[in-house]
Amino acid sequence: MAELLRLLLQVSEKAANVARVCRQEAALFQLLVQEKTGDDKNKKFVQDFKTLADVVIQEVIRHDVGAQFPEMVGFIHGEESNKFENGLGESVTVTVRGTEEETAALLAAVLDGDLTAAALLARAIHQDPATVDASADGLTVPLSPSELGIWIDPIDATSQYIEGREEVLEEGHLSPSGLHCALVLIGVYLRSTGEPVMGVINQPFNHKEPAGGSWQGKLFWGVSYGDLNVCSVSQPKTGPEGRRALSVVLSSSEKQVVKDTLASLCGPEKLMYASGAGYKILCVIQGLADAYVLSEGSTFKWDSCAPHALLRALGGGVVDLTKSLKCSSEAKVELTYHQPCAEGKGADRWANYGGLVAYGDCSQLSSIIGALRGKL
Ligand code: 2IP
Ligand code: CA
Repeated sequence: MAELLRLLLQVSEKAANVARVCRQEAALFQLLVQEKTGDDKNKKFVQDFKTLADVVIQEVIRHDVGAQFPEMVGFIHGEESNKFENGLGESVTVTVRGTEEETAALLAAVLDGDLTAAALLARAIHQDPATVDASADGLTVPLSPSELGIWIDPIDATSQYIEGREEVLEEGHLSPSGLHCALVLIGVYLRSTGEPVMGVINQPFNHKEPAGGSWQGKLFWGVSYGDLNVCSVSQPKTGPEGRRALSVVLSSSEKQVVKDTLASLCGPEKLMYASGAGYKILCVIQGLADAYVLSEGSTFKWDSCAPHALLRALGGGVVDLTKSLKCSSEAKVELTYHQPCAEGKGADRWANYGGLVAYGDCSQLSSIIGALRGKL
């Protein structure tokens, strides 16, 4: 398990490098941002490029995990399909090949022959990341890769990634939108129960290096299985005066009745808004908010699996909101990751259909569920 965690940290860093390269290299950046100009075909091509960046990142992760743990092949799922159609209507399956040159040749076919862009992407894919967090070394978890499955969100909060607004993050403060909301999410779940047991969150755009001005990322990870709960983030400290008033982060598109109910529960100044499903759960992990409430089924297994594992390692979790509202006040219905929901079709089968509440503290979860009961 420590070996798997180490690999996921490493491959998430490779994925973060691809995400950074697409914004830093002029040839790729132009493809990422020039959507508003040009004719329809050009618009379609650029739209494709955004998806391609996602697909490439997902395939890097799938390739590297499958190569080291063949027993996991077939259980590595993600948001994107690797069947890709380029601007000329040709269908190409994007995979990572044995060498940088082979991968570049395949990507050139998707990129309508843009050799410069293809070579830059291929280089990032085949380059091993410099160093990764070694604090997970020595961890032993009694689970074998053949019992596990993986959910990948190659870039969560894609709109923030494309928009690219740069924010200077302030310690202890939630910053609602910007490049830092874009996250690479890799979650590991138990095939038998669907319980999330390991998560890696890579934030490719955490801060800019003062000297060279290049973006530096930040890694967060956690393992939660049985009695073993380890997380790279330390638990938010409770001050001498006890827990401060409850604060909740929401999507700006949340229903008015939820906003109003939670405003009465916490006080309007304790409601915050932020972009990205993964980023909002990360805010709870970091103690920047006590909970994230979402009443819609607009997130998916790949959005929540990784951060859910970190929250569990810290003593919290992520529950299904609709199911929790129907249960007795003490029951907790944690999200699981192994079964599709019957209601949806296609990708929607993997939606967190009943909405969710991500929380750090069980008594705060009870207050939130209690307040929302009968309102939705
Ligand atoms: C999205 C992204 C959005 C979020 C949505 C996710 O994933 O995180 O920001 O909406 O739920 O599915 P909101 O910001 O309103 O919470 P992606 O960017 O990968 O499509
Ligand atoms: Ca997402």
